[in-house]
Order: sequence, then structure tokens, then C-alpha cells
Amino acid sequence: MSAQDTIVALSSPVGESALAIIRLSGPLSAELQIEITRKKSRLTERHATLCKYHDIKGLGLDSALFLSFSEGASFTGEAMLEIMPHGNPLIIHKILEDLLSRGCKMAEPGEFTRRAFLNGKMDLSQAEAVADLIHARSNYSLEVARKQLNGSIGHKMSALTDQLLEILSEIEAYIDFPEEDLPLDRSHGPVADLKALIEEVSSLIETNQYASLLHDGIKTLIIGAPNAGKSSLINALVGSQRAIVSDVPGTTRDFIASYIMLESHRVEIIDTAGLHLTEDSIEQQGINKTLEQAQSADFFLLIMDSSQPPPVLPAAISAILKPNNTIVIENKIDLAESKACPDYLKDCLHCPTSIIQKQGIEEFKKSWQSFLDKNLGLPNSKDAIVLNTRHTQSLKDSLAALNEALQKLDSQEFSELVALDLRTAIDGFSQVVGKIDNEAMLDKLFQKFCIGK
Ligand SMILES: Nc1nc2c(ncn2[C@@H]2O[C@H](COP(=O)(O)OP(=O)(O)OP(=O)(O)O)[C@@H](O)[C@H]2O)c(=O)[nH]1
Ligand SMILES: [Mg+2]
Repeated sequence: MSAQDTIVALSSPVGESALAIIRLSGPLSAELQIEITRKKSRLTERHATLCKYHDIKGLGLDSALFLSFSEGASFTGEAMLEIMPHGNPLIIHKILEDLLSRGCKMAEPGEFTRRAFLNGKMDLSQAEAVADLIHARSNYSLEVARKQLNGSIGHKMSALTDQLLEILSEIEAYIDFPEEDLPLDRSHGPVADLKALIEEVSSLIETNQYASLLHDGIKTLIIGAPNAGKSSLINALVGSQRAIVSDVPGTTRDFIASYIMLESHRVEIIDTAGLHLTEDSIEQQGINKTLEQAQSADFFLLIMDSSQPPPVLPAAISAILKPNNTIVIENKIDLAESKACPDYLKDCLHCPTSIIQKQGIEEFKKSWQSFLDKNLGLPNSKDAIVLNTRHTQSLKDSLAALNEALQKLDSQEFSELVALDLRTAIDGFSQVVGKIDNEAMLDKLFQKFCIGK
């Protein structure tokens, strides 16, 4: 597709709404606004103007607000037009058909943002942040996406590049004038700076571990013996009858997932089949699924029936439960005081509840929030950078090159090869923000976007 094409798309959700937004980007946006509105000249830029939309045959389709942006001063960097008609799908369809008949093309997913990137309006990490911002489901991920859209990753990469260029110039000076001593054993100088840089890059790479928590939510498994109240708990947390509750042990056979917001975190809670020894093959399959889910869970809510002896859990589960990943919920305190729990659970946070009598649930949610804040280890959202897999891959390439360089310097090998390693590392930094020559890679990246963005 040529950059001279004018693309068009509905940027608001499909369906009925008070107003809709249709966006155009490309040279036709400038000409068409005069033809469509029948005004004598172009609309005042960045100024909402109410006009009638005339189709190619001169028929008035709707009254709409028009917003015009000139080339160089728009989201994509091209001339753009935003049309806000009434949100009737029929009107929207007619307007889109009309714009296509006037020479516009339907936009691909993410094509507006792709053009913004290709026209230098934003770096690639900012373009990715646009999608993250739209898909963010928790305050924390929203904050991180906002920072990224404002260029937090780009700024970090330029700072790293500047530091590395400084190190590179000192090392190159030494290569050119080897009679000058390089302060190898001192706490400052290029080698010490390189070590500090390696640490910084390594800790940036580590932030990738939070990426799935941000995008997919914190995966939390509700486990326990049959009849302990696991399904009652998920229903109480979600606020609806998400799972079947009954006094027949073994009611839940398959896992049931729901999402809830716990302060700034998005938590995926999963109800599971009760864990115990059973001859019933269907129930056993459910238990096997719980064991499978446990392998990828971030946290566990172990629910115990206070009127029953503590459950004996399969070794594969009890081995994973730790005070920093498990909360023990002592349920049914309306029936009995909680029985002593196994030693390995003693140091976990314990929360007494009677779900049936709605007791202790709010207290449990509060303790759960502080427990997550303490144990998630998420960086403070104010200055958080969380790298995605693509950024991480590029930084890993940089890190490998930096370690190569350090190894050479450690073994007193000062040559052009060291400089070459450092330049490879700089390449990795620039790939994070967009030095990507590969079209297929860009296609893949922007396919994740919505149409109209
Ligand atoms: N007395 C009392 N009963 C409760 C409480 N919480 C749940 N129950 C009852 O315990 C029974 C089992 O509850 P469920 O939520 O189905 O238990 P479960 O752990 O999902 O059970 P399975 O799916 O069979 O493993 C139901 O009859 C609930 O009404 C409670 O706090 N006190
Ligand atoms: Mg159940």
C-alpha cells in the first residue's frame, strides 16, 4: 500500500451510539472536506465545525462534526479528517461506502499508528503503547502504558545509548593511543561504567517478568478439599452466581475463570475441582486439570472448611504453596473454630470467613490487596518501565554484546572487536525504539491493533 493512499476507518465501536468517529488519513482528507461539506474553503484546523455530509451524488447523509488536521500536525503526520456523525450503523455504512467510492481505502488494523511511526511522529515503543493503553485493564497497566506513550522507553534507550557512546569513545581513544593507560582496576573509567551499564540493562530485562501480570492479570487459583466453599468464594468475589454451589462434594469438575479488580490490580481468579483421593475418573480428570493450572499460577487461595480436619493435599500442590504465594482462608467459621493447619501453612496469611454469612470477606479483600502489593514485587507505577517480549529480545542481544566486550576488556584485549561489540549493543537499543527494517515484523506488530487506530 502506498503512503499516498488515503485510508479510512470507523474508530469508535461498531453498533449504535450517540456519535461515531470516522477517521481519514492521507492527501484526500484535505480535498474531500471541501467536496463533502460544500464549504468554499478548507475547514479551520483543529476546530470542530458542524456541517452537512453530502455524498458523491449530492445527497445529505447526516449533520456531523468535522475536525481537520493539516499535514505534519496530526496523529499520523499526514493530512487527516475526523468526521463525527450520529452513531447509527446505517449512516456510518453509507458514509464509509461514499468515502471508498471517492478513492479512499479501508485501513488495516493499526494502520493509523503505523503511519504515525513511519512518519516519525512516535517511536516503535510508543506505537506499541497505543495498543497497550487501549487494552489496559488495570490502573497499574494503564499508568505504565501512559508512561510508555510519553516516551519512557525511548528516553531510557537514548540515555543508555549516550552512556555507551561515551564508553565507546574512551575505548576507541585507547585503541588509537594504546600508550595511554586505561584505568582498569579503578572504580571509575570505561570498564567500571560498562559494568554499571550491564547491570542496568539486566534489571531492565527483568521487568519483562511483569508483562504477563499486566496484560493477562494475576493468575490466582482457588484450591482446597471438596465442599470447602471454593465456588462460594468465587461467586462472592465476582458478585454473581458464576459457579454452581452445592453441598454435594465434587460439584466443580472443570475450572471456571473470572476477572476482578482489586484496587489497581486485575486478578484472574480460577475456581477448581476439590483436591482429594477419588475413584471417580471424571473427578480425577478435574483434579489433574487443577494440578496443571497450579504450574502456571502466580498465587493461591487455599480454602479450608473449619468444621473439618485440615485437608491432605497432593504433594505436587503442597510443595508449591509458600507464605509469599498463598493465603489460607479458614471458611465456615459459623460452624466451628478453625482446626490446626499443617506446619507448612503456618507462616501463610490466614483469613477467617463465613462466606454463607458474608463475614470476613471485606477484611480478606483488604489483606489480599496488601499481600499482593508486598509479594508482587512490581516496580512503583510512577517510574515503571515494563518491557514486552520484543524489547526484551533486542536488549538480550545488547546484553550479550556488552558481556562479550567486558570479557575482552577483562582479558586486556583492546581492539576494534570491542568497539564492534559496543556498536552491536547500541543497535539493540535502537531496535527497541524502531530501527526495524523488516516489513513482516511490522505487519505482525500492528496486526494486534484495532481497526481505526
Ligand atoms: N455453613 C457454611 N456453609 C458454607 C459456607 N461457605 C459455603 N458453604 C456451603 O458449603 C457447601 C459447598 O460449597 P461450595 O462452594 O460448592 O464448595 P466447593 O469447595 O466449591 O465444593 P466442590 O466444588 O464440590 O469442590 C455449600 O452447601 C455451601 O452453601 C460457610 O461459610 N458456612
Ligand atoms: Mg465448587
